[in-house]
Amino acid sequence: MTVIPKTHPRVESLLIRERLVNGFDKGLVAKEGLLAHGRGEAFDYLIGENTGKSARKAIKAAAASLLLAKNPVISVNGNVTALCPKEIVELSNVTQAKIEVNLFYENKKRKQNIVKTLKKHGAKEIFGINPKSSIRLSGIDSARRMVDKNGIYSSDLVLVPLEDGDRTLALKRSKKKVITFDLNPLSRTAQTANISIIDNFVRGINELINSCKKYSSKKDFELKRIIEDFDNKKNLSSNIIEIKSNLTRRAKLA
Ligand code: PTJ
Repeated sequence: MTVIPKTHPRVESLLIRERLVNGFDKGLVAKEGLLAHGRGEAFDYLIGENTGKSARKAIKAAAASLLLAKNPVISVNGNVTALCPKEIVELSNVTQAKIEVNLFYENKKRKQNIVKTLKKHGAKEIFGINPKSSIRLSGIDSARRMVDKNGIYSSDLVLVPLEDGDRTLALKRSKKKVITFDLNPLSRTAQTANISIIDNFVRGINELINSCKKYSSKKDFELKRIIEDFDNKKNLSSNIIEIKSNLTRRAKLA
């Protein structure tokens, strides 16, 4: 039972933190995942804890890209499974994307727990757990180099929420389109991905699911136009300017 009163002014943020802590207790989240969440929380504060204009723009481009992709894959780690297992499965159903578990802090037991949790929420098949179809992705030294031959390795687009920069770069070098969720617009991942959604995964994934549903009746040329109108570098600048404006507004109020 949670000890956080519903009336607490920061109840939402504290409940999200609780999901991570519960995920850690259930063997889903790495110790380092708790620290990574703290870094995310700090950036969310600066962003203003809402989905800004630039994040919405990136989400639209991401939805169009997921729907146009021939073989999209959602790469999951401990943090995102603890935060939004139901939504990951829903996004996979809406976009026909495969789900692959790929961890930075490699741990067989944690992988199994992640698979079990996602299956409990309706996932049918999870890639990244069969050693027979495991293959090395060149250009990465971390455990993330091992991917599934039938999943990430043969994909044309990979959604990599809460990521490290090395794999994003390696995936791009392998000619894959990379979409990320990262609250830090300055991170190497955010700077390297094709589409960087600077938003809390917890909020942004619902927006992404809704956009995918909304766009599913659009024609290919309309989806292509949405993607062509999107420039990640420009959008990242807008994200940083949004943070600056938020801070200026707060400074004036202080
Ligand atoms: O489960 P594993 O072993 O794969 O490990 C996962 C973590 C997240 C521990 C691992 O990938 C890691 O160390 O990531 P980094 O390098 O700390 O990067 C995580 C990025 O995600 C940071 O830039 C954070 O600001 C950001 N972040 C944290 N929480 C959220 C977030 N971005 C979006 N939504 C969040 N809830």
